[in-house]
Amino acid sequence: MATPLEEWVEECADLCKPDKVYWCDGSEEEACRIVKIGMTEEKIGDNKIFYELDHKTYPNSYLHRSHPTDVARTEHLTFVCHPNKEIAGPNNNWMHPDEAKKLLTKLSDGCMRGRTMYVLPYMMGHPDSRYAKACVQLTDVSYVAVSMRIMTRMGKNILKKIGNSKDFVKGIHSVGDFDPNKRYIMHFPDENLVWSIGSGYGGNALLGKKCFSLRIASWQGFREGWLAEHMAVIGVEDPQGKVTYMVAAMPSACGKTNLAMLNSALPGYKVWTLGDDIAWLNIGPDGRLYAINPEIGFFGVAPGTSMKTNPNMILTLKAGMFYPLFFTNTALNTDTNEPWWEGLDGAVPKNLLDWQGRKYDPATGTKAAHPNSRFTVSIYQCPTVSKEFDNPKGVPISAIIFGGRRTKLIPLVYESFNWQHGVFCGARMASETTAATTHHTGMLRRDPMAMISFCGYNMADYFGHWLGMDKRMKHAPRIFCVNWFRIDEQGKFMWPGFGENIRVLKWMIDRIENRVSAKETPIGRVPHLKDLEMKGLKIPKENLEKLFEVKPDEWKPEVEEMQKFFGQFGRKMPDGIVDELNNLKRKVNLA
Ligand code: OXD
Ligand code: MN
Repeated sequence: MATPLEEWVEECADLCKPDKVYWCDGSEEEACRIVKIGMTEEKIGDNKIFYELDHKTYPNSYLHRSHPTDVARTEHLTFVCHPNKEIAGPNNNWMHPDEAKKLLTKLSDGCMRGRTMYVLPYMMGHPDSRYAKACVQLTDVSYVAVSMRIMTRMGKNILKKIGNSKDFVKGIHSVGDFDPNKRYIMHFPDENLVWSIGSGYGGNALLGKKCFSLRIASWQGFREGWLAEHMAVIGVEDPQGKVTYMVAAMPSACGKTNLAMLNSALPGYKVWTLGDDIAWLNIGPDGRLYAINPEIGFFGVAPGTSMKTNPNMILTLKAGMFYPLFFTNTALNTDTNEPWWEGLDGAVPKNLLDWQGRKYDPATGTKAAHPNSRFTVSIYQCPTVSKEFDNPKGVPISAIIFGGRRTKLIPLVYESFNWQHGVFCGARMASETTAATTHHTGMLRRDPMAMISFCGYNMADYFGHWLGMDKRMKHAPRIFCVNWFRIDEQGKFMWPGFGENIRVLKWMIDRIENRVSAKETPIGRVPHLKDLEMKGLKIPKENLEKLFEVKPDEWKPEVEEMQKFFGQFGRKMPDGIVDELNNLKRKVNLA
C-alpha cells in the first residue's frame, strides 16, 4: 500500500507530467551527479544552470545565472491562502484556497514536461530536536534540488521519519517558463503546503526557507505557542569565557549575516555563529526562551562582502569542506574564472562578464554583479560556527535585538523599558528598502520585527502573540534596538559598524548582567557614554552624543506614520501596543 507521501508525489506527478521522478537521497555523490546534469543538459535560456568556477580559490564552487527577470523575492506575487481574508490580515496578499488551487492546478498542468521531478526529503531543525519539522519538496530544477541540500538537512533518513504519517510539510515547486505573469508563491497554512511556480530565486523556490520556516511556521507558532522569526542567532563570548546568546531581527540585506559572523574589534570578545536568517523560538522546560536555527546554510548577499567587512564569510566561501557552493548572479572574472562582486577586496578585474554573462564595461556606470547576487554555502564551513549549533535543545536567549537601516532619527542602540515596550519597539520598526525584493531601494518601509514579508497571518494577532509570550516565560530576554546606519550632515556613516559593533553587544551584556545603568529617553534607555567601551576607536565626543540623540520634535512625523501603519489593523490591534503608542505620543507631545 502506498504511503500518504507516495500518494501525494504520484498525484503531483500526474499533474505536472515530468519525464522522470527521482527521489533524492541527499548524498554528496548524488549532488555531484545533479550538478553535472546542470552543467551539461539543463538550461535557462542560453545559459547552462551551472558553470564550474576556479576550485583552487573557491573549492567546490559553481556559478548560476538566473533568468534576468528572476533575481529577488516577488512579494506582490506571494499569497497566503487562509480560508478567510481577515486571518491573512492587511499585511498579506490573500486568495481563497479554492481559487488559488484552481489557478495553480491550471498553471501546473504539464509544467514539468521534458524535465525531472526531484523529490527532496528534508528536515528543518536537527532531526533529534523536538522543535524540528519533517518536509518534502518537489522541484524541477537542479539548482533548487542541490541548493536545498546546502540549506537543509536533506536525506533519505527523513523518509523513514515520515513513514506512514501525513504529518510533513509539502512543497511543490516548478520554474514553469519563468513568465513573471504566471509566477505565484502560494501558501496554504492549514494544509502545511507551499506551491510555487515560475521562479527559481532562493526566497521563492527554496521552500523550506521563507515559505515554510517563516510564513507557514509563524502560523504554526501562533497556534502552538512559539515564534518563527527573521533573525540571526549568535553567542557572544566575553573575556572570561561566558557566552551570552542573542537573536537579532533585521530586514533583508541589513547586516544580519555580518552580525552573525562579527569579527570582534574588542580583544577577548568573540562572536559564535548559529544562524544568519531564521530563528525558531520556543519556551524550554526551564521557562527560558530557546532558539534553534532550522537551516544549515547561508543564502547571503555577495556585494559588500570582503575580508574587511566580513572576513569569516570570505573564509567560509573558500573553506572547501562541503560540496557544493553556489554563487548566483555575481560577475565572473574571466582571467581567473573566479566570481566577483562590487566591494570585494582588490582592484576591479580587467576582464569581467556581468551577472548576465555579457562583457562588462565599467564606463556604463552599471554594476557587474547584481545587487542581490548571492552565495549559498554550508554553515559547517564557517570558522566561527558555534559548538552548540547542532544542539537539539537550541540555545537560551538573553537578548532580542531589533534593527533596521535608518539614516536618521534612530540611535545606535537603546534598550526597551520592559517586555511590552520592547514588543512595541519591534512593532514600530521601519527600514530603508534594499535589493532583496523587487521594491525600489532606499524607501522607508514599516517592517515590524523584520517580518512584514514573512508573517503568515494577521500581524495584529502576531503582535498579540508576542505580547503574550512574556506571561509564559520565567526569564524573558531583554529587548534592544540598534541602528548601524545613522549618517551625519555630510552624508557619512557616523558609526563604523561591522567588527566595531561588538562594543554595542558588550554594552547589552553589561546591561543584562546589571553592571551598568542607562539614560532614560522618551523612546527607551540609551548608554551613558562612559559605559560604551571605546578603547581603540576614535570618535569625537560630540559625534558620539549625536549617535544617541533623541529629539522629541523629530519623532512627531515618525509617530504619526506608525499610527497610520497600525491603523490598517483597526480594532484588532492589541491593547498593549495601543497603550505604548499612546505613551510615546505623550512623551513627544503629540497626545
Ligand atoms: C533572504 C531575504 O534571502 O530576506 O534572506 O530576502
Ligand atoms: Mn532574510
